Amino acid sequence: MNGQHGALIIREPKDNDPHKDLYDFDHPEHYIILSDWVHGYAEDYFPGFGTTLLNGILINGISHNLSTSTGVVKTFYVEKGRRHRFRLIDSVGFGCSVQLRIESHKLTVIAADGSNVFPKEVDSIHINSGERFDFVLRANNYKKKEYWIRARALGNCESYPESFAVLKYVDNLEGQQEHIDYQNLPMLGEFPDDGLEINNPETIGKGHLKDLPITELASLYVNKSILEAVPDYRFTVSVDDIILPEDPGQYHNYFVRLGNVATYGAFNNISFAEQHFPLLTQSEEINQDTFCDDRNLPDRCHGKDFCFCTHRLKVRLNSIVEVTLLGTEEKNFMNHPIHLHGSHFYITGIGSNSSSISYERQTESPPYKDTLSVPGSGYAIIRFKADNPGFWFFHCHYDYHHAAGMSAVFQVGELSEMNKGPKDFPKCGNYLPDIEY
Ligand SMILES: [Cu+2]
Repeated sequence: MNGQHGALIIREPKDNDPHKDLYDFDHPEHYIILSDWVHGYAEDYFPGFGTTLLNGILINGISHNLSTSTGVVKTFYVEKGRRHRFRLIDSVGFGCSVQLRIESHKLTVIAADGSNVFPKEVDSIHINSGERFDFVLRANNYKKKEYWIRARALGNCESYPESFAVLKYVDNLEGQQEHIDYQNLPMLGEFPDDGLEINNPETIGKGHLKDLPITELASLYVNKSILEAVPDYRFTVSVDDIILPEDPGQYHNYFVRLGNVATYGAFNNISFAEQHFPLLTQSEEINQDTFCDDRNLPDRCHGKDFCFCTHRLKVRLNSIVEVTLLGTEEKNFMNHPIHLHGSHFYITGIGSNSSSISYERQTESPPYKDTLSVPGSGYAIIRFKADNPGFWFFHCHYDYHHAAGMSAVFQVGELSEMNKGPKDFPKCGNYLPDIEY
């Protein structure tokens, strides 16, 4: 997809890292960033145009030729016998998650979205848009010198070509830069797709003993006061794809998908309408009447199935907030990656059936993340302390979904409690001329 993305990695001094004894190298080259490859422009999906399909997944911006299975692939060099910290980032904006595995190697997950977890050894990682996992790879398999790294799009992209990179053993890591040109890449399913997998929302609750839900990744440190408190706010937020058979005759951001149906995104049947200026830096211009939530809908929306307005979830500064996210898809197939700005949250529950929510919570040491896959027809429960004043976007991380309104904004604290922008910070607004019609 057109647009820019990249890896921004912030390291802490190694002495501060509780996992420092688990790896020998944290090399700048050892990050894997996944992105989508679409032979067309993202804008073509918006009103008036038909749709195309995802053409493939790129690994660090590189892919072989998908139709001939030949070409240059990204090569990651590792030193024989040593342990390497890798940072995996999913920057895919299209609507599917990706499974990453490295042939004949275990991956020891040590962090999720930048938060340390108790090390968990797995065979593959299921990652969705916006998520990040750090893992340690031990280069101790001497049968070959080169191994395949495989990225496989899942969900509704499952039939698409797989992407490959190469893990290559060398004596010395320094100075290794070229990428390998291959004539024969593996065929679909050429190496086994078995073993333990972490974070696959499609298999939750289905008795797959080899699949670990994200709640099995235990945080190294937890804040018990957040986990044990009675929440000050409890929100239930349904994650909605709203499909209309044809152009509704009115301009709003919707996208066009297969079958030429118009699709809106929404939370609780409210499709997020953006203001014409940033809420934080131009807060004096906010007309409070433009905000809404499911109990305070504007008059024009009464009796309608869904509404366009600026969906706000307002909470007091330093309150404890719990959100139950409900998937509304027919199957656990489209697993929306929900991302919160400004704060991490604990994931205290997850399940495959949104009409049967288990109130048993993982409160011992749940993962502390800022993005999670809500199972398509399931649910997830998150909680956080709202101690960062401001307006924070809360949205599905699939590009088309949040652009089409699958989002809301958390207002943490009153305007008087928020930091303001710098004095001469540029301003913006709606500069369209008034049109009479
Ligand atoms: Cu989504």
